[in-house]
Amino acid sequence: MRHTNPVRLSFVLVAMFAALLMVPLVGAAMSAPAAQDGAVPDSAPALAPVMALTQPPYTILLSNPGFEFVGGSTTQASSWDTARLNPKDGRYCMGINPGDCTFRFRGANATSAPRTLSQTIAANANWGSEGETLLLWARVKTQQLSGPSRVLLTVTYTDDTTERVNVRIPAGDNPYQTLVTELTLTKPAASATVTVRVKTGGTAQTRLWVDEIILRVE
Ligand SMILES: [Ca+2]
Repeated sequence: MRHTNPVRLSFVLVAMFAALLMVPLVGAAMSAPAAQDGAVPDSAPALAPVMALTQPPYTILLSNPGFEFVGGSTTQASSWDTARLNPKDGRYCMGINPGDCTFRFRGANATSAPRTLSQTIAANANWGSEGETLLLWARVKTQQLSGPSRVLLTVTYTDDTTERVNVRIPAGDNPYQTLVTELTLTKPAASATVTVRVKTGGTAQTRLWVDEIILRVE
């Protein structure tokens, strides 16, 4: 008569128990919705792949996404609108090489209303049809950031209804990381607005740098 090895039996039982544990874990992973509002880990590729995202066949929808072009003054960025900025907020260039310029927020908010940096684009032959997905990337770096600051993508449809997604900018001190979100058009679009909305208690040392705000359609 063949005897069951007790060690082998206990191994089988442990394996079966582990398999039972895995069922809900695997189920949860499979049923988890696609990430639409979250931060890509720091280890995610940053500059080079983002630049690749801007190459054909993709159409980049925003102008001056990297803040390399100056606007009406040295601290204004061409094509971008701002509201309620602090005196020292603005376009900021670390050097003279391509890519060196960013948009930097300095210090805490002066009021409870958010400071904003935004750009609105009208739908055109390149984008705006129902079913298209708009992908939004933004690189952000923070120093002593507190409060619910976000990057938002708002679409206004031709029937004047709107739809919005957002991704929160991590608080505290963080090196550059890429935030990602997306929105699939459920109707024909009239326009889209990308907004960096800064609400921070913060301190005089608070900083938020934003760069390479890429909006792409696919
Ligand atoms: Ca730049």
